[in-house]
Amino acid sequence: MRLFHSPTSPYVRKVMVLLLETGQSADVTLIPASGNPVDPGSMPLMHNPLGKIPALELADGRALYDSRVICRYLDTRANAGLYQEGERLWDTLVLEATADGILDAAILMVYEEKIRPEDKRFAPWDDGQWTKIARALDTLQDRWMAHLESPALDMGQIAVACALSYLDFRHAPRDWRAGRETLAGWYAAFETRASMQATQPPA
Ligand SMILES: N[C@@H](CCC(=O)N[C@@H](CS)C(=O)NCC(=O)O)C(=O)O
Repeated sequence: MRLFHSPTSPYVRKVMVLLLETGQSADVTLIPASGNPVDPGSMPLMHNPLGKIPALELADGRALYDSRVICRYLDTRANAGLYQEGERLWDTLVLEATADGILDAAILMVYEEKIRPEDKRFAPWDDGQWTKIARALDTLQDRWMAHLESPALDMGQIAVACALSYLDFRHAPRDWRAGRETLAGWYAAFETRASMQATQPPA
């Protein structure tokens, strides 16, 4: 299989952490890709018409995207149980969707800052994205700690950890930990996993 990859993409990182946790890393060749909505650069347009990564090319040539589809596929392939059946499945999927939603807002803020010309920026739009993130972080701490602290590793936990790490990477001045010590404590323990250490974005 070939994974279209960037070391700074948190969605790619979800896949990379899963590959390490499930012992499948050697089955995947990484293909560097970069681009953005204004310039698709080397994005795998033939594999994902949306021009985004991750995209996973299977051995038979079919392509899978986005990160949630790829993670579900690789979990099934390894019979790894990162999406447990039963009632917990719905919680895992909502948790992963919450983490991805944090990332969607965080990345829009990055594009706003990096791509949009300064005289065309609209600060309330940026603040609105952070408000979404802040609400989601509060919900993680108020509603999801029992699931996050469960010893049974799942994709919801991995996705949340990748999202929190991305906030450190791109939005450190916003200090997501302030007032969220329980969530921060969980993340401090989770990020010591070998899979998280091995996939840190470059400094
Ligand atoms: N929902 C997608 C989001 C993927 C995504 O936005 N990836 C970013 C890289 S971090 C990207 O490819 N951006 C290029 C673009 O939006 O044109 C997923 O979960 O895979």
